[in-house]
Amino acid sequence: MKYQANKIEKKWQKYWEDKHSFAAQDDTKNKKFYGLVEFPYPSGEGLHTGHLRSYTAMDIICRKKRMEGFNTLFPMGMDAFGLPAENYAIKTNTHPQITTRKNIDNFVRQLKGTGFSFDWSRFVETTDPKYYKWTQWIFIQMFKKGLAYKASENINWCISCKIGLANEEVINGFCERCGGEIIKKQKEQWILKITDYADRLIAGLDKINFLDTIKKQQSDWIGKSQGAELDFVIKNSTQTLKVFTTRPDTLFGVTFMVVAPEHPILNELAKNIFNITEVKEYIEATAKKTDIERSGENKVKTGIELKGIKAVNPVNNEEIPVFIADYVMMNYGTGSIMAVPAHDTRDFAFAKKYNIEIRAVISGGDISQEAYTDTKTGQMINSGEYNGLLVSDFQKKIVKWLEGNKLGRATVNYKLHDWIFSRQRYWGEPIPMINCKECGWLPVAEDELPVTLPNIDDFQPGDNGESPLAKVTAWVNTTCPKCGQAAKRETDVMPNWAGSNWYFLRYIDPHNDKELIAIKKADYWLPVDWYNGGMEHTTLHLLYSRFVYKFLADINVVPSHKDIGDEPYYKRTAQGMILGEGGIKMSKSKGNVINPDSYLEKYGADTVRTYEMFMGPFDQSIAWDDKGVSGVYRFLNKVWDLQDKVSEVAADKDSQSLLHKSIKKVGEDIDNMRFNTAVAQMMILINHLDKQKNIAKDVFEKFVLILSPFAPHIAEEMWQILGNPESLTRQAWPEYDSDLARDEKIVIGIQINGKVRDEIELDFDVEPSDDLKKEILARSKVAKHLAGKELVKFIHIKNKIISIVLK
Ligand code: ANZ
Ligand code: ZN
Repeated sequence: MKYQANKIEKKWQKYWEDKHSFAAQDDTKNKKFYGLVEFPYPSGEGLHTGHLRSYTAMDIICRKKRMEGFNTLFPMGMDAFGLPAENYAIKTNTHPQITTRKNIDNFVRQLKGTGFSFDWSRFVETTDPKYYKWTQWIFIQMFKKGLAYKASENINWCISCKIGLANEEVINGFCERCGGEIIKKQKEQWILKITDYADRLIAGLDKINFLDTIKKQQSDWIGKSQGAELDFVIKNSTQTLKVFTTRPDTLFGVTFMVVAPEHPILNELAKNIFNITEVKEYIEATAKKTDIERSGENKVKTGIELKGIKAVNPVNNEEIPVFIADYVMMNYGTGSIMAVPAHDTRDFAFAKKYNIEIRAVISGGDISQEAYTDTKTGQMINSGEYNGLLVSDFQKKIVKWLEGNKLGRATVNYKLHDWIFSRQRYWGEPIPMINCKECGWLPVAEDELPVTLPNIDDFQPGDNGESPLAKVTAWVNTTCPKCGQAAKRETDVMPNWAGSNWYFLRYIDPHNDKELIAIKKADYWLPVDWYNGGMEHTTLHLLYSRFVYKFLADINVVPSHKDIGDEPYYKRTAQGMILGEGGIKMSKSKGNVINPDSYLEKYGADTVRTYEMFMGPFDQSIAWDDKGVSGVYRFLNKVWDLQDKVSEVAADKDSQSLLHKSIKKVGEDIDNMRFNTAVAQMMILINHLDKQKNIAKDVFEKFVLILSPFAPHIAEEMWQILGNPESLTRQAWPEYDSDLARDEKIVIGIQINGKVRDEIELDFDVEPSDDLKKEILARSKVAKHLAGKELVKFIHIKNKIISIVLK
């Protein structure tokens, strides 16, 4: 019988679906496991290989957990609001509803065809009014707690499309859609006060098991800095320039100041600035640059001195020049800085270029080449009465002095900004707010939720870049929930993040129309035990969803946990990217996108799944390789063919031992996401069995079980052929015999004076002996170091290490 992947796969996919094989149980006291993957945006292109890598990995973990007796929740949904559907609607006049439905159907077909063990009864779509009712409800709760407010903000504005763009849609300062120029424009926006949670979002990281790189991204994004704010008087004016500094100890080393080109003080001082024309030109040029072009340590520094303006240093009354320069950002700190070229790298580069004095105030460095930034051991110099103090001591002293003289105060600054939550778009959740001339902004009554998105057929943005919804007067005009007079609905919709920042909660209770989720179910299922996804979502999505969870815990609709408090996820990991053949990033424009469909058809899902796990270390980027795919296909064919050799014989010692080693290794590798070495181990086992005349049924059965998370269809089929009436999805994960699983040989290092100089392969458990010692000392790599030296100590710890100490 030949291996017929497609036939087997269809059969088992239907079986799983008919039997609801992967449904998670709510009413149970059993131990639980909640495995989560990022739900996709249903694009027109269908699933890509990256989705499959992430989903296969978590599918393997969840399938193993089920076999270990865990009541396992592994859900899936669609993050279906978003720009591509809307942009397509503008271009072709096709309602996003239609495109989205078609794309979702295609995604579901592909996901089912790959054999993922999702609990399909919990499937959610963020575009479903029954779902976004609760997205809107969360917004209203935030508004009620003062965490949602309206304010005027700079947005990215495309001049030719007349439309506001999200940051992600601005590519190097140009519009992603039309390539046109982007400027900043002030617009009223709904904003969420995530900054209120900044400290808790940092503190929570200590408790959870995220990859270190992910923790660092989170805390860098929040960017908490402790420092001081202080005021510099501008000479001959009533203005003062407020700066934020993390290094108030360098105050005596300030030799100039810099204000951001957008700083409002420039208007106030305009008539005192001699070279105002030149300054204005510089300001205009800056407006066209992105933040990334402006900042960055290595960027060439540019700037212009404000002629006619001097600031006064509060500690010594020195008069210092003031510049504008684009390396100072308006949206951080106060938008102006005291520059200390001797001890700050960027100020140093600037001072060199514009010939400004560089004055060291901390001892120990050489500032002829670069700024000296040590604060640990340095002592104050050139700092008047404070000379000789340790920097760290002076830091506290100077802040006290500033506070005492009302010149400054200790402050904390965050890079994190409040979260702009409005989009002037159509295809998103309507923001459930009403504006009344008398009563101001009020939320829609909760029993009137959801505010459904009205059906429209003109998707062009409104005048002045308003949402297309602004044109739907019948929908916009409503009555005030408080005074009953005529009032207007908000026409902005929510950003993409809105539906995805809490989706993992809804899976727990997807059909509840009375509350977000029943607290009893939440208590049982939360926190998410393991969340895997792409590295591109480990900053914003993860931060936003942690914020929303903390808020929901504060209003008692989700639990706070004994061990990790109000954090939603125990563990977060990320897969590496799959690149196109030859190691180039896949992209439509390069035409090198791998469409999984053709591979699924040609080789079957089991091959694609196993290949994606085998292709390389899971956390690393790796290029797709067709030869690798066919290699895995041959492996599964070989497995299939081995069935003919299975019989009721007793297993030989070698096969037993290799089997138990494989059970141990595959199990441990799955737990640690070392999927590639798990597959390699199964290949070793299969090559060994291939050489045997007969294969013991027991050995083959256990192999089928450990293969099953990777290649579930072929495993189910072989399991059935072996005579088992039930699906293997809830068979116990095989146990290994540790005596059989143990390696007979072990390689241990030989250290000489603490450095590993040699390695030796020994029998496992071999006891230290004089003979062995002689043998080791005679090895050439060891003898070389021994020559002419006295042997002080020889230590051999069984199975661990050999350590030689020489004088
Ligand atoms: C004087 C100084 C001396 C500084 C020194 C640093 C070293 P973090 O740590 O990222 O918070 N700064 C403040 N506001 C800025 C802005 N809007 N744009 C660009 N730079 C700004 O950085 C804080 C430091 O970055 C501040 O401390 C300030 O330079 C600069 F030896 O003040 B410092
Ligand atoms: Zn009113």
